[in-house]
Amino acid sequence: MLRTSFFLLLALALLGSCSEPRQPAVPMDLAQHALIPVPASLTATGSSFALTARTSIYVQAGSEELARTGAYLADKLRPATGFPLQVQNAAQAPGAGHIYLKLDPAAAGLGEEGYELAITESLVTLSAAQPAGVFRGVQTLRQLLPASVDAASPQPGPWNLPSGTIRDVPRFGFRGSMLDVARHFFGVDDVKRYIDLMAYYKLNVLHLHLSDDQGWRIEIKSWPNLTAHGGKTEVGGGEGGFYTQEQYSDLVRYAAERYILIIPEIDMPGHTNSALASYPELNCNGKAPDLYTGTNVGFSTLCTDKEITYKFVDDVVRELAALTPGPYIHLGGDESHATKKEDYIPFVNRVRGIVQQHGKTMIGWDETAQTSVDSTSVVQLWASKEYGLEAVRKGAPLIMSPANRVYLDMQYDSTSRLGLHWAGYIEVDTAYLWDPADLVPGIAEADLLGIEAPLWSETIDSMDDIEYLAFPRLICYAEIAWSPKAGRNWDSFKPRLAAHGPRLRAMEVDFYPSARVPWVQK
Ligand code: TNX
Repeated sequence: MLRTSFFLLLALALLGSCSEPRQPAVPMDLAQHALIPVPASLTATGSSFALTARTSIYVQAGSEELARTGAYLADKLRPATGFPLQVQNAAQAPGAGHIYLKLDPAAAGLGEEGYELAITESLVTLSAAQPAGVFRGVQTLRQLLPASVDAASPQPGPWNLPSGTIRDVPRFGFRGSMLDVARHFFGVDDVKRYIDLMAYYKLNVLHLHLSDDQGWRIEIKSWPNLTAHGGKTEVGGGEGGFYTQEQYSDLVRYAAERYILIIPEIDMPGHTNSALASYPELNCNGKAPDLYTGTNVGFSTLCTDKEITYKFVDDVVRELAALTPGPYIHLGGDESHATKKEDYIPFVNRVRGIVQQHGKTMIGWDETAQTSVDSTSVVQLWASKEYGLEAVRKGAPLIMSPANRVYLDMQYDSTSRLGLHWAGYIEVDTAYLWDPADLVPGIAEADLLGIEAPLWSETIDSMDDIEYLAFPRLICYAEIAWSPKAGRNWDSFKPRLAAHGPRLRAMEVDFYPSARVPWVQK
């Protein structure tokens, strides 16, 4: 008897939790919502889904990656909502009131990163062909909730999601940013915060500029003095720093969990004073120069006709390749004004071979287009259209980083408290109003891997400084890289960016409040 009533009660309780009436849905218009990047397609149905204290996040059983993304979503929503948001395994679609993350490998046309987000009054279903797509869709889901959801402490709600369906795929598979951790060093926590902010806008590549004249920032076990000596200072004479191999691996893992690829760069043969100061044998005259804390460029070079130089490059690339699961190693090659052209070209050709021997694809700045590049290496355009065209003629894919459009270290205007202006001033509308496939006649969409926005750090040395220069411009680049070219325009973007002001404030991002954007205040 006791047993029967126990099971009866249990059955009633289960029934109750599934069919308990939900509050009446409020009308909402998905099409009016400020999503960045704007999705490829969207259908609004005029109603809403209420996220409540009873909502769980169900993840299709059997995928560790989905379970991790489910936990990530719960972690992002818990602080502001105060809801428990349990993550549960599901063999099938859950009952009313829940969020369901699932993989559908047959989902035609969603590719690596596309997703479909279907929101009804009773259920939120996020599906993708690959786990990365689910992660990108999770960012859309976050942005559909009120801005206060991104706050670190409990907020009042209510937490309604507008109903409808979003089917979204990226325009480019390479949507990047670069941090220069060499001119000024930034620690692991700063880089992780940058990765989190990139993820919110669906960026997927972080290029780390790990060495330059002013500092060497990655431990290389076979050449320990690179960091012991070469990592000791930075621009302005501060204390510098470097990542141990364990710290670097931690960053690679942290980024990979957000489906962001890390590309390490060791710049050469120029921009190498920190290495030359650490090992006299890398200098043609056998003498180590002093460490350098200024901001000049183009004065240093590895000794291209010494065999030890290639042993050095091979060791560095071998260790980096072993730590880096992604396909690319960036070997710089820019502004090598202290290297004769007849030395530069064979040097770059030889080091490209070293990268390939270690199973990786070499990326070089646009000057490397003068060397024997072909479809097996990548060129990054930053200054020269001619080198960009030369790369395309030789069949090398391009990353577009035109300095006068995407350099995050350019000042917004002449009054900006940080930044340089050698490539011009880049206000927020200038950052948005260009297209990578229209910039250079002769360079077409099919020639591009995608775009990358570099942040050089001569003038910045704190996370606040990073945020001030990167935001809101990085958001412009995220939309250019993800959203369809057709229909993309400033009049549509401006109010959406304005509506992200409260989101950036909730995340405590110290962004530049451009007067060209009618920022939403609350
Ligand atoms: C040019 S971009 C450089 C960097 C500087 C940057 C400053 C490139 C490949 N080289 O060394 O930091 O300008 O904006």
